[in-house]
Amino acid sequence: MAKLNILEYPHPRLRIKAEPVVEVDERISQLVDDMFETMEEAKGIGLAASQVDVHERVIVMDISDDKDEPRVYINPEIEVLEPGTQPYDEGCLSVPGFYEVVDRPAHVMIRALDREGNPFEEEAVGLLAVCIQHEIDHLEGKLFVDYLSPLKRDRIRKKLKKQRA
Ligand code: QAP
Ligand code: CO
Repeated sequence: MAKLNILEYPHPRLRIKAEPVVEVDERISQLVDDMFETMEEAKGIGLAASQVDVHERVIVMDISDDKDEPRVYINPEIEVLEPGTQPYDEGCLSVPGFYEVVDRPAHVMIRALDREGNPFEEEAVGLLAVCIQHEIDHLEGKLFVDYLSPLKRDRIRKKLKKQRA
């Protein structure tokens, strides 16, 4: 296992659109293990491969309180099941220290491959629905700060720059 480096906003490589995984093989299995280690160490609940500079459609997540419900989504797709949205105070390992409210569809169906490469479906509401949409956005090169006003986004960018200096 290896801990990977997490790219931080506004790193330009966070904007790369990830490619579908062609075969769920040993290399992907290793990537999933490394992503879990990286996420655990950083105290995250979700991590997309894009955040560790691997531009393939792989997401790991653990939204359980006891951190004992690891979830893996390869080539995930979502279908919105209801028109309503829910506001949620989102954070991101690539935007450390900042949380802002984002509105997203509240009820979705997730279709993906698991870590063995088998297709599965999962209906999602609440934090799971929020988190999968946040992570799929990463695979598209999109970040939660993109939903904020340009003023708020610029404040965050400048503060992060200062923190790192
Ligand atoms: C995405 O985010 C998410 O600022 C996952 O200092 C978050 O794991 C989706 C984290 C909330 C929906 C709701 C953030 C850790 C972790 C920080 C994360 C920080 C340390 C963020
Ligand atoms: Co994120």
